[in-house]
Amino acid sequence: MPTTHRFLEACRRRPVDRLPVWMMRQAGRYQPSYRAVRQQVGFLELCRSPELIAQVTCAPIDEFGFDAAILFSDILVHLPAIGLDLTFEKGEKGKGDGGPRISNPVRTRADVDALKVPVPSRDLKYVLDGIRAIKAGLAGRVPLIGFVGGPFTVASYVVEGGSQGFNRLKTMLYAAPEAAHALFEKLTQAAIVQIEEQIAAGAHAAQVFESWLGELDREDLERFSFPYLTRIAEAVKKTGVPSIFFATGMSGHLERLAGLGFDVVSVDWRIPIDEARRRAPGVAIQGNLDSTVLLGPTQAGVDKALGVCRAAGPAPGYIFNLGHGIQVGTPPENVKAVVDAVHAFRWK
Ligand code: 1CP
Repeated sequence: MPTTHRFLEACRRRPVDRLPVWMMRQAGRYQPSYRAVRQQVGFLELCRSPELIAQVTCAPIDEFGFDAAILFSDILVHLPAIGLDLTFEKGEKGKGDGGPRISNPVRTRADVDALKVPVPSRDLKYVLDGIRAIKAGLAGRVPLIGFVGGPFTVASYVVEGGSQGFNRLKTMLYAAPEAAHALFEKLTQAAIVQIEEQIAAGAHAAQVFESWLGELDREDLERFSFPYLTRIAEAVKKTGVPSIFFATGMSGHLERLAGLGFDVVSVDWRIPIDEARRRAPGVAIQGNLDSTVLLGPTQAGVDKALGVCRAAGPAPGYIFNLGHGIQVGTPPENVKAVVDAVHAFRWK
């Protein structure tokens, strides 16, 4: 694996031959090849098979020519190892993916204290074996991104018991702040050991998915999130691989996010990318095409994508991506057309 691949160079704000492009959720239900695998196995079963992990991770590289692969897994796979009973419901027909369910959610300080920190080499060996299998499948073509969920986003599932909003977790912040801090502390430790082990197993970069952090106001971000995120960024920095921070609804806090210690900040579509780059000159920026655009006419997606490339400007340190994950129902040919258009884009 050459250490000068354009994706890794852009993470480090170095010049590249062409813009690197990958898309969050690039492996998923919009792909016929993924749906074929899921007809055979359940979602968690897939996440626990190193061979299938490698197959679905590599498929979008083969099919679309993305510049980075992302480990196929989930931000919740470690929950059974920390003591929580996790299942994924079957998606409703036509409605997309099934959501996570936790039958013993965390509600009290005692529940938090009972949580364990996973030992990845024992509890998540399939993830680490999956990384090694992916690297064999990629054969050095593109770098591999490892990932973990951010403490707030993982806590939202752990406390609510699934994708059920944020009211219980946010109430805990005010009613039982010590319990909330103890929970974020445990989830931070769990995130750090997982990402360290993924990198040791061969991941070339690390992304923290803190998808729902935009729920918090600035005061609560400073108290309940940023100190923990800083520790995750520091842990990745020590390994020497680039770190990427992703959240949605956070453009009001961009300058602060840029100071947390991550190399790259991924922004959603709610902020123009030129504004993001101006406001955060000390980090690389990733994003930010609205994934909904990919559902529509191919040319509309291509035009919007090229608009994002132009707005991002010629300065090094930009990675093309979406503002959030690819949606179920996206025509694969739209994805291909956008990847090709970004690769053909030149500053001249
Ligand atoms: O096949 C299926 O039906 C399962 C659908 C699915 C997939 C494809 C889930 C269930 N997770 C995944 C893979 C996944 N999850 C990846 C793979 C790598 C990639 O190609 O990007 C990643 C990075 C995640 C991370 C993840 N899981 C996040 C953060 C990213 C985001 O989209 O905001 C979150 C919030 C989850 C929780 C989750 N996993 C799956 C579902 C349906 C959900 C709930 C989403 C919600 O609450 O709305």
